[in-house]
Amino acid sequence: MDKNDGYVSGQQLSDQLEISRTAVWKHMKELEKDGYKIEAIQRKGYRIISSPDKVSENTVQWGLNTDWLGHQLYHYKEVASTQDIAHQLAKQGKPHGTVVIADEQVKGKGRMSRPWHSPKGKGIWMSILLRPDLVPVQAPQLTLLAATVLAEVFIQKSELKPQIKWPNDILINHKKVSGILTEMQAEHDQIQYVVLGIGINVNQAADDIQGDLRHKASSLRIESEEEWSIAETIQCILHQFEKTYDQFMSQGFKKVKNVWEKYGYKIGEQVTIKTMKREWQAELIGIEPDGALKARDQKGNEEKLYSAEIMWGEGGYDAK
Ligand code: BTX
Repeated sequence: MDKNDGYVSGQQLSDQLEISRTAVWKHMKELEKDGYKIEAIQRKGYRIISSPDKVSENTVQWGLNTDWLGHQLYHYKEVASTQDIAHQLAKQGKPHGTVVIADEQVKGKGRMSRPWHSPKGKGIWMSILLRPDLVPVQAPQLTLLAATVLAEVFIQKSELKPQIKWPNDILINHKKVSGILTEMQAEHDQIQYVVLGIGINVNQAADDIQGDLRHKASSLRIESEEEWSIAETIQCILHQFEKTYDQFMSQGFKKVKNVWEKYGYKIGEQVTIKTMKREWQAELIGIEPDGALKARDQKGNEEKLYSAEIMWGEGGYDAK
């Protein structure tokens, strides 16, 4: 929008958007219903005084500085899972970069059908539809990429020190604040689409986290001791995601790998690993382009791990 003391005339809007001035006025009324405070002054035009502190298609898309991500955006108050909706949209042919967000998920899901607790208005429950030109074995790279995006955004916006626990938990002070679920549809060795689900605990207070999550989960608010704007955090994630994704597509996985390893939990440290055949001490040394975790045993042998139980030192094995 052009700036004129912050006012934009109805005529300007009508010219730019190629709609009638009555239609401009109707849009303003819609925005007011959405919680925007708008000042309308004769001969000067309209000015937004304040945006609502809530998530809607408008609040996320307004000021969203992306080329292709989130231009089609669907916001719901309550859904079973944003993943399911994104799969439906993918099947309807919606484009690369379509985003689905919900205030609450009543059947949020984690990996291997585990539940993902997604309380109303407290977090970011979002699925991104991607149509990457990649082969299916590269799909885990997108999960690792998403984890680096979240770690970078949390650092940019706070003093927090996020870590990525292989393959994709984001921890702060050893507690999980975020998880990523990547689901893929592929045919003839080509990815048709990927639905990348991101769950982030944002504004839960300590009392909001209950049951067995109490000891292992946290939120950005608990860790940073301040409330976060959910809409603004979504915008930052979409912006950083697009930048990182475009870089990955043009330059390959190397940079993502380096950033991942910078945030990698216990990289360079000893853990106990248990596979079907044995239990052993190993040093975690990084990740492979195919998403495997790389570990070195005490004899110096390196091994790639795709699924293993790892004793992270939090009092129990964690099946992956
Ligand atoms: P995951 O399998 O790594 O983590 C699931 C496990 O994490 C659960 O078994 C539970 O122990 C724990 N957990 C459940 N809810 C939470 C929570 N809110 N915070 C911390 N820990 C929790 C991680 O799977 C992938 C999560 C993806 C969630 C997004 S939200 C948007 C999209 N829609 C959807 O249904 N899932 C994805």
